Amino acid sequence: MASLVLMPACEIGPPSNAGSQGGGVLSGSAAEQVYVAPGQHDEFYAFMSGGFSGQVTVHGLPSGRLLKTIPVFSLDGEKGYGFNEETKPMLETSFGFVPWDDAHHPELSQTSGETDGRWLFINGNNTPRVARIDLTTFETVEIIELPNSGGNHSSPFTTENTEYVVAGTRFSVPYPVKDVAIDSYAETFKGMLSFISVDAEGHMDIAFQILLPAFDYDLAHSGKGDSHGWTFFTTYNTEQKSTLLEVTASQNDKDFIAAINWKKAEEYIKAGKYKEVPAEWTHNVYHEDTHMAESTLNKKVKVLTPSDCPDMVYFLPTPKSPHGVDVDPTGEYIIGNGKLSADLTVHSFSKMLSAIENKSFETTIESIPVLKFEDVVAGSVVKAGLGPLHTEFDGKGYGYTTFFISSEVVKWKIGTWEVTDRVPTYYSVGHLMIPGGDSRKPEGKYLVALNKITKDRYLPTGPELCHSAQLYDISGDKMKLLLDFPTMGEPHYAQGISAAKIVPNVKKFYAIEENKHPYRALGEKETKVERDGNSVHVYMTTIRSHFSPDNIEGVKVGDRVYFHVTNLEQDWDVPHGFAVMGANNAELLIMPGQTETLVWEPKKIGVFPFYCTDFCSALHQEMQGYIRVSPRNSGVALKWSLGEEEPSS
Ligand code: K7E
Ligand code: CUA
Repeated sequence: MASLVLMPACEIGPPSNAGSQGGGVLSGSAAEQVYVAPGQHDEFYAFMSGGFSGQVTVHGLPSGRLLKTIPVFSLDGEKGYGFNEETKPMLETSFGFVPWDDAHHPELSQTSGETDGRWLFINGNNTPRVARIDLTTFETVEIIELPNSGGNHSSPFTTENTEYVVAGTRFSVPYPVKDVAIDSYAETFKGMLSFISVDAEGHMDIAFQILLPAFDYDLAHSGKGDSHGWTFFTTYNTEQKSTLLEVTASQNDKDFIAAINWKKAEEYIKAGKYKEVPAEWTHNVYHEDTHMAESTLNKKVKVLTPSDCPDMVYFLPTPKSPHGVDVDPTGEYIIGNGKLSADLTVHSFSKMLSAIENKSFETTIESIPVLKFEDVVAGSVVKAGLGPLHTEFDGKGYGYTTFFISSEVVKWKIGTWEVTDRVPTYYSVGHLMIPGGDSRKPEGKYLVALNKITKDRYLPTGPELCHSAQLYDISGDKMKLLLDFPTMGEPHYAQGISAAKIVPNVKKFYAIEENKHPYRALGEKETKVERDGNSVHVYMTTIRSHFSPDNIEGVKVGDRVYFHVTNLEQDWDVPHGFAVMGANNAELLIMPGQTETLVWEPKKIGVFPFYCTDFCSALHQEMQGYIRVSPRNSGVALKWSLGEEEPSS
C-alpha cells in the first residue's frame, strides 16, 4: 500500500533487538515449533505475493522455507518464462508485450466457502490483469486483462464457490476511454468493477462490469453463508480529487463500502439490461497438451449501470479511507479497516438487509442508495491501534487486525469487540495471513504478518533490504512470535492451505504420449533440422546425458534458429536445460515430457557451443553440442548428427 503521512513506529526509534518475544526462555520451544527436520515436510503451503517482483513465491509453514518461485507477470530467466516461444503470449496485453507487473493478492479457489487447492489467482495492479495458477503444476496457465480499469488493486477475491473472482479499479479513469483534461475528473472519470467468471476447468471470462462513481476502489471480499451472493469493495477518494490525494482525499469523515448484489447483477444480465461496449482486452491461455500459450484480443465487454439496475449496489458509510474489507467466517460481519482511524468499524449484513428493506437511505449518489451508518453498524473495536489495514479470522471467534502505523497485530473478539491480545511486528505490517483466514473454515494454528520494513532484523545488504514475514503461534489465548523469514519483492498478501489439500494432485511429469506440441520430437528418430527461408527449425531431444542432434552445420548469419527441445525423460525431478552462446533471451528449463522453444539469431560466424544448464547426471558436463554458423552467402549444406565423428552428407 502507499505510504501514509504518519511515520511507521520503527522510524521513531527502532528497538535494539528482537524485543521481549524474540529470545529468552521461550526461544527453545519456538525453535522446536518451527523446526521441520531434514526430510520432513511442512504442514502448510504459503503462497506469497511478490509485489513489485510480479511473481508468487511458495513457502512451507511453519519452517518458512522457500520452495518455489512461480513466474506470473514478470520475465523469469531461471525458467525461461516469457523468453521461450511457448510462454511469450502469456504476457501479451492490449498495450503489447508487458513483461512486468505489481502483484498484490494471491487468492485460493474455494468450494462451499473452503479453500479447495485447485487454483491460485493473483492480480496485476499496474496493467490491470488477473492470473490463474494451476496447483497441480504450480504454473501460470491463464492471464486475463481488464478493460475500463486503471490499477487493478481490489482483486482477485473469490466468491464462495469460485463462481467469480472480482476486480475493481483502484484509479478511476475516463469512461469510455477518451482524451480529456485531468481536472474534468469529477465529470468524466468513472470507477469500474469487474466480475470474472471461472468455469469448472478454471477458465476465466469477464462476465460483466459494473459502472460506479469515480472513487478509488481499494479492496474487496465476498460474502459467505447468508451473505453469499454479495461482494463488498472499499472506497477512498470519495472526494473525487485528482491531485495531492494525501490531503485532498482525506477530507471526508466517512467513505464507503460498496455492497454489490451479484446475484441481482446476474438477473440483469439475463434480462439484457447491460450495454455491450467496445473495449480491448487480451485473454491468454496456456494449453497443457500443446505446451503452448495463445493470446486472443477481445473487443467488447458487458457493462451494467446502477441507474438501469436498481437494488444491485448500496453504499455503507465507513470511516476513514478504509483499506481492507474482510468478512468473518459466518458471513454476518463486514469489517472496514479505516486506515486513518484508530477504531475498526464492523457492519452487520443482516442489519444492512433490514435497512435496504426499510428503504432507510441517507441520500443517493448516481442512483446508488447510501445507507445510514447507524442502521448498518454492528459495533466497533475501539482504540485498537493506529492505521488498521487488514483483518483475518481464526475460526474460533476471533479477528486479527494489522496496524501499520503502530506496527502490531491486534486480536479481538467477534461480537463483544473487545481487544484480547496484541503483539508487535517488526515493522510496519501490511496484510496478515491465517491459512483459510478469509474463508468459512480458517485453520487457526499460525498467523503470518507480512512486513514492509526490516531495518535491523537481518544482516544488512546495502541500501536495499528484504521485506519480511513473521510467523506467530495463535493456537492459544496469546499470540506467540516464532520466526522471521525474508520474502521476495513486497509480500502484500499471502494465502495458506493445508498441504494435504494439494499434495495428492501434484503432477510429477508430463506424459510424453500426451505431448501435442506442433514441433515435438517424441524420440531421437524424430529429431531433424529443417530450413524454411531464413528460419531454421531444430527438432531436438534431451535424455541423460546428450542432446540429439548435438552437431549442427549449415546455419548462416541472419538466420532465425528455433531450437524446439523435447525432454524425453519420464521421471520426476529430471529437467534438462538448454542454453546457446550469444542468445538474446534466456535458457530453457524443460520438464520431463515437455517441449520448449528458444529462438536464436546468430550474428557472427563461428562455431558456438550449447549445453545443458541443469546438473542432471554424473555426465551432465558432457551434455553439450556445437552449432556452426557460416556467412550468409556460404554453400555449407544443412546437416545434423549425433555420435558421428565425421558427419555424413
Ligand atoms: Cu494492503 Cu496492495 Cu492488499 Cu499492500 S495492499 S499491504
Ligand atoms: Cu541435462 Cu544437465
